[in-house]
Amino acid sequence: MDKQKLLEDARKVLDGNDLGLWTQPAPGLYPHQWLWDSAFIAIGWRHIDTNRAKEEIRTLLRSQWYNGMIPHVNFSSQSAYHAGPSLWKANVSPNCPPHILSTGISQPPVIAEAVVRIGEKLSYEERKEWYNEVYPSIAKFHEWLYRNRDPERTGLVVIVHPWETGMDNNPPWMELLHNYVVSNRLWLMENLGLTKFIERFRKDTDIVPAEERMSTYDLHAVYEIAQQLRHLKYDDGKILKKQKILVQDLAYNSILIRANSHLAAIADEVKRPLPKLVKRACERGVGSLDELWDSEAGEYYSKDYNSKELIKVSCVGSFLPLYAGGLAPERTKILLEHMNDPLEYGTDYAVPSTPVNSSYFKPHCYWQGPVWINMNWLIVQGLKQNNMGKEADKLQKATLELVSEKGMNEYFSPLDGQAAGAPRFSWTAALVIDMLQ
Ligand code: 2M8
Repeated sequence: MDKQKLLEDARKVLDGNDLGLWTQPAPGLYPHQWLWDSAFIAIGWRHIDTNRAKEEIRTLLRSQWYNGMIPHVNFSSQSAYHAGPSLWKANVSPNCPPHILSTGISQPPVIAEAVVRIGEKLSYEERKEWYNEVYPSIAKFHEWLYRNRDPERTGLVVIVHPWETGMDNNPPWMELLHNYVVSNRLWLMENLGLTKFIERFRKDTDIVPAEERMSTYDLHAVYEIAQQLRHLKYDDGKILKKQKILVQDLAYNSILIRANSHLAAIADEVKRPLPKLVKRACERGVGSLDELWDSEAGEYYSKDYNSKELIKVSCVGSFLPLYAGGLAPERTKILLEHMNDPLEYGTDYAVPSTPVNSSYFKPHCYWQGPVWINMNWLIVQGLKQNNMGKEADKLQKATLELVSEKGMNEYFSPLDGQAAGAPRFSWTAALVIDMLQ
């Protein structure tokens, strides 16, 4: 592997997608600012220019709603996108500031991680200034999550839309989606055989082949859920009472638990109090995930908030408890067995987003099989903090080799490494830069 060339290629992708104050994930397909993309992207930018990295985060924080939510997409008005402002009409919510053009949902809270990583590159004084600047918004964001999305104080927040997970068509969510009739319109569309016809009007498949994207039925179900949330004016209280598809999502909560630790470290450095609810979440730490552990399967799962049942369908999110914090060594060992088992996640190119023995597995289809570089990065951090340094190094090296061989794409087949999705994908480039350092 030519590390110098890989670094230069990654740098070119970031430069090419840079729009000054923020970075688009991929030209054409994703022309706006996404929450977790920008956090990962800032983790790459910090090695090139810390001010640019800070700017990425500042732009994101400027899209914050009055109640503390940071939206999953911050729209730049001009660019066409398949799920743009007219789907969301976010200003039906009194919480959406009038100058903000955004969606009405959020995304995994990787921001505190990015803020701390940028902080590592600064002098003590600069870091304090940086932390003081961003702390109030991030604390407000985490507080919103616990106040509005965990009203029963279970320690696990509820996710209300598959796009909030960032892993759009991941199997546990699609399992729920297929078990409920999302709407009469969808039922008719499916049963009158209209799906094929409607497929022609998709914008995303003009850019990426249809078999690498979500199915038309699933995509329309996801649009319908967005419309239902809009009708409820993005009022979390009403959403948690009325919506059928609500999940205490494993990956989201794992990321949040790690982010809380970062937030606590920031608060400590700038001598500010943590919001009470976040403090409580910090005390619970990874222990909150215990009720998602299924000892029979030896696996963590997401939970259906309405039925209170675990959704016993596996996806790459199963490994994110490693990222959340220090797990009991027996659990780490069991998770690694799943990761290395050739019948599950032990593919030639690791780590697949869905295990090969799942009925959902499709090697090129989006979050239902392909390897994603952000997931590998999160798992590498998780392995490191669970004293699995050798395994972390191995996965990091394999990840860099994959991108070096196949390109800076959005995702890759776990069977033969074939590149798929958007080419010149920003978080692939940014995290490659980070792993190379
Ligand atoms: C994908 O999601 C968007 C909707 O948010 C889409 O398909 O249009 C996901 O991979 C998501 O995780 C990512 O943040 C976004 C932009 O890269 O694209």
